[in-house]
Amino acid sequence: MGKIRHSAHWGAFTAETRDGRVVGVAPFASDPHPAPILQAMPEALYHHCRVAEPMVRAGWLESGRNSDRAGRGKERFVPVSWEKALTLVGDELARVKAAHGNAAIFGGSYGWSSAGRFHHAKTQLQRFLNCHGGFTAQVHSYSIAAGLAILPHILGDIQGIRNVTSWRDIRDNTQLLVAFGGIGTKNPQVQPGGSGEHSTQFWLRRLKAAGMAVVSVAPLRGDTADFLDAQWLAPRPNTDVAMMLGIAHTLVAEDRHDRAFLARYCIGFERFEAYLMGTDDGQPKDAGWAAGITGIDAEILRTLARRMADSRTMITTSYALQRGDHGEQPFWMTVTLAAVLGQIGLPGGGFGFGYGSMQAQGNAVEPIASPDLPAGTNPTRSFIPVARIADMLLNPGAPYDFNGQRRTYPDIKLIYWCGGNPFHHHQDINRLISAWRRPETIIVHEPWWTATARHADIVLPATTTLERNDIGASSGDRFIIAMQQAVPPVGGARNDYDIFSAIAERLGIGENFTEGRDEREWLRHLYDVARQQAARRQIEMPDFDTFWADGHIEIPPPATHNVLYAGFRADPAANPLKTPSGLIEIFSQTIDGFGYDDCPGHPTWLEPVEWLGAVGDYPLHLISQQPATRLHAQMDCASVSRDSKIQGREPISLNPADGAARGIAAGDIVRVFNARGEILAGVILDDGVREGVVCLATGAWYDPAEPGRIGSLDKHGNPNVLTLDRGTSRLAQGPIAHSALVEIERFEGPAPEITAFTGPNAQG
Ligand SMILES: Nc1nc2c(c(=O)[nH]1)N[C@H]1C(S)=C(S)[C@@H](COP(=O)(O)OP(=O)(O)OC[C@H]3O[C@@H](n4cnc5c(=O)[nH]c(N)nc54)[C@H](O)[C@@H]3O)O[C@H]1N2
Ligand SMILES: Nc1nc2c(c(=O)[nH]1)N[C@H]1C(S)=C(S)[C@@H](COP(=O)(O)OP(=O)(O)OC[C@H]3O[C@@H](n4cnc5c(=O)[nH]c(N)nc54)[C@H](O)[C@@H]3O)O[C@H]1N2
Ligand SMILES: [Mo]
Repeated sequence: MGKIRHSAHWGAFTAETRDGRVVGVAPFASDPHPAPILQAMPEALYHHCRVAEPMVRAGWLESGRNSDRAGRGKERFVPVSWEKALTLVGDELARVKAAHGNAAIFGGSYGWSSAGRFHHAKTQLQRFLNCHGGFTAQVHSYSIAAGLAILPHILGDIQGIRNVTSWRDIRDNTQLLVAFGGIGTKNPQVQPGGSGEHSTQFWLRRLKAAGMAVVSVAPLRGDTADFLDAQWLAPRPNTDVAMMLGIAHTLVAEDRHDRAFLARYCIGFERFEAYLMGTDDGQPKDAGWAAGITGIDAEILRTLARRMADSRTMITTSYALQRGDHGEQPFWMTVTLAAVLGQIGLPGGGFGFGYGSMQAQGNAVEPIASPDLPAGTNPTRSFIPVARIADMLLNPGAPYDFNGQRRTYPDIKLIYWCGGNPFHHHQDINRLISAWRRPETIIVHEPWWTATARHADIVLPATTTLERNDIGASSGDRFIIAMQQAVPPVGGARNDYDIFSAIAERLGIGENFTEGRDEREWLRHLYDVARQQAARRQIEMPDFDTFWADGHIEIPPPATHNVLYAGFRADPAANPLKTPSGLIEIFSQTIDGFGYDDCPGHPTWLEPVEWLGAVGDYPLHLISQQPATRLHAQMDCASVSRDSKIQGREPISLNPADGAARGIAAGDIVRVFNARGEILAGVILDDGVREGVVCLATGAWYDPAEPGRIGSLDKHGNPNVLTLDRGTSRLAQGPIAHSALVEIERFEGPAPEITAFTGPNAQG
C-alpha cells in the first residue's frame, strides 16, 4: 500500500496504490468539503477509452495534407510507433511553417488540461510552438470572455472577477445578498490549479448563521444552496439586465439612489439616467416595463429595490450571465446598479462576480505567484477572440470587429490541440464539424478518446496527472501541493513534455524548449522562482526538498481582508481607477466611440437573439449549465458521471407542466432539437425549474448516430449540438451558450446504443 500526495482541479487528495495501481483516492485531510467528482479518478485512469498508442487516421496516413477531410470523425485509426508519429508531426510542423508561415498553425488550444503547473498541457504546447516561431492564439476564455472585455472599460481592471471582497467581510457586514445566477456548492467543487480546502460551503453556512438574507435570481431553484433558504425569483433567462434596470429605476424614482456616490466616483450617470427614466427614448425602464420582459411581478421588483437600498447589500452575478447574447450588459449593469446603491468599496457592500462560480472567489490569500511554466513569447502576434474558432476556419481573410479593433481571420492549415476539448466546449457542433474540415492537418494529444481526439488526424496518447510529478497551485488558494507520481504511464502514454521535447529535438529547437532540464529539475526551478518571489513579500516557503518530502505547504491567511475598491472609495484622487476618467464609467466614451449597436455607450437592455420573449417553433429556453458530476467533459466515462445518466443519456430537467403538455414522463428518453441539430436526453421532472426552461448540463461526450455526418443525431446529449455560435457583441465576441431555444418530444422506438466511450475503431 502506498499513499501518494496529489491534486486536481477538484481538490487535493491522497492516491492509494497497491501493486503499482491506484486503487482509491481520499480527500486531503484538512479539506472541509471535498468534491464528490474526485472519486471518479481511479476508474477514469484505467478506463478502456484511454488512448493506448499513437494513432493516425487512415486517410491522413495515406494522403497527408491531401486527404479527404470529411473522413474526420468517421474513418478508422491506424496505430503507428512513437518514432513514426513523432516524425510525422515534426515534418508536418516544418512543412506548414515553411509553406504558409507560423500564423497558419492554430495553437490556441483552449481548455482546462490538468491542475499541475508544469505539465499544464496548453502551456506546454504554446511554449513548444513559440520555440518553433509562433502560432495563432486565442484570447480570453469561454468562462468569462464578455466580462474580461467589458470590465477594463468600466473599472480599469478585472478585480471584480479576480480580487473580490472576502467572505469574512461579507459575513460580518452583508445583510442582503442578491445572487444573479444563484450561489451554490456545485461549481465551487472546482478551481483551476486545484485547492487545498473547499471553503465556499464552509463560508456560505457561516453567512447563513450570521443572519444574512439571500435572494436567488435564477431559472433553477437548485442554483442556490438550499440551506440558505433564499427567496427564489426566476426571470426569463437572459433578461436580468431588464430586471436590474427596473430595480435601478425604482431607486431613482423614489430618490433612494446615492447621488453623492454617483457624482464623486462615477462618470456618465446623467447619460444613463436619461435612458433609465426614458427621457431620451420615451420609455421609462420602470418596474412595470421590467415585469413585462422578465415575467417577475412589478411589485416584487419594487420591494426588492427598497430592501436593497435599506440594507448593506452585496450583488453577485455569476459568470453564466455573460455567456449569453449581449453578455457584456449584465456585468456592466451589475456595476451600475451597485453604483446607484452607493455601497461599492464598503465592507460587505457593492458587487463581486462569480461567488459560487469558482471555488476561490472570496478566499483571503497572500498574493504569492504560483510556479507556472513560462510559455515564452509569440512572435506572430496572431490571435482570435477565444470563441470565434469556427468563424475563423470558415472565413479565412474575412474582417471582423473585436473590442475597437478591425481584424482579419488568419488562414489556418494546421490545428494542434493539447489539453482542451472543442467538441465539448464550442457552440453549434455541426457548424464546428464543417469548419473542422478546412485545415489540412489536425494533431491532438489526449489521454482519452474524446470527440476531439476522434475528429483528429494524429492522436498522441498523453499521460494523466497521476502518471507524473508536478506542483499544484492556484493564485486563489493558500496551499501548494506536491503532486507526486502515483503509477507509471498507462499503456503507451507519454508526458506532453516528453513528446514536445522529442519533436523539438527533431526540429533543432530542443535546447530552447527544455533549457536542458528534466521533469524534476523543472519542478525545482519553478518552485525556486516562486519561493524567491514569496520571499520578496516576506513570506517564507521551505526549500524544495522539504516541500516535496512534506507533500504540501500551507500559507497562513493574511491578517487583512480584501474589500473590493476600498482604496478607491477612501481616496479616489490618490487611488484612481485605470479608466480614462479614473472613475467608474457608467457611460464610456471609448465604447460609445466604437459605434457598436450591439454594445452601446452605457448599459442597455438589448433583446437576445433567442429568448422566451420571442418564441417561434422552439418554445423552450435551453440552459446548459456546468455539470455537478464532472469537470466539463472530463471523466464522463467514469461512474460518478455515468450513474447520473438516464438510460445512458445526459439528464435534462424540465418543469412538470412542460412535461405534461408534451406527454413526457420522468425517465423518458426525449429528442431535443432545433434548426441546428438534435440530441437524445433522459427526463427529470422538477418544479424547481422555471416553466419554459430546460436544463441540460454541458459535458456529455458527443456521440453521433452517424459519425462524420453533419447534422447527425447525437445519441448521448451534448447541448452544444443545439447552442448558437455567435459572439456576444462586437466588443467581446464571447460565446453565448446560454441563449438557445429548443423543442422536445418523446423519443419513440428503441434507443440507439451509446458508443461515446468505445474508442474510434470499435464500430463498423
Ligand atoms: N453549452 C455550454 N458549453 C460550454 C460551457 C457551458 O456552460 N455550456 N462552458 C464553457 C466553459 S466556461 C469552459 S471553461 C469550457 C471548458 O472546455 P474544456 O476546458 O475544453 O473542457 P474539458 O473537458 O475540461 O477539456 C480538457 C481536456 O484536456 C484533457 N486533458 C487533461 N489532462 C491532460 C493532459 O495532461 N494532457 C493532455 N494533452 N490533455 C489533458 C482532458 O482529457 C479533456 O479532454 O466549456 C465551455 N463550453
Ligand atoms: N462541478 C463543476 N463545477 C464547475 C465546472 C464544471 O464543469 N463542473 N466548471 C467551472 C468553470 S470552467 C466555470 S467557468 C464556472 C462557471 O460558473 P457559472 O457560469 O456560474 O456556472 P453555470 O453552471 O454555467 O451557471 C450557473 C447558473 O446560472 C444560471 N443561469 C444561466 N443563464 C442565466 C440567466 O440568463 N439569468 C440568470 N439569472 N441565471 C442564469 C443557470 O441556471 C446556471 O445553473 O464553473 C466552474 N465550476
Ligand atoms: Mo469556464
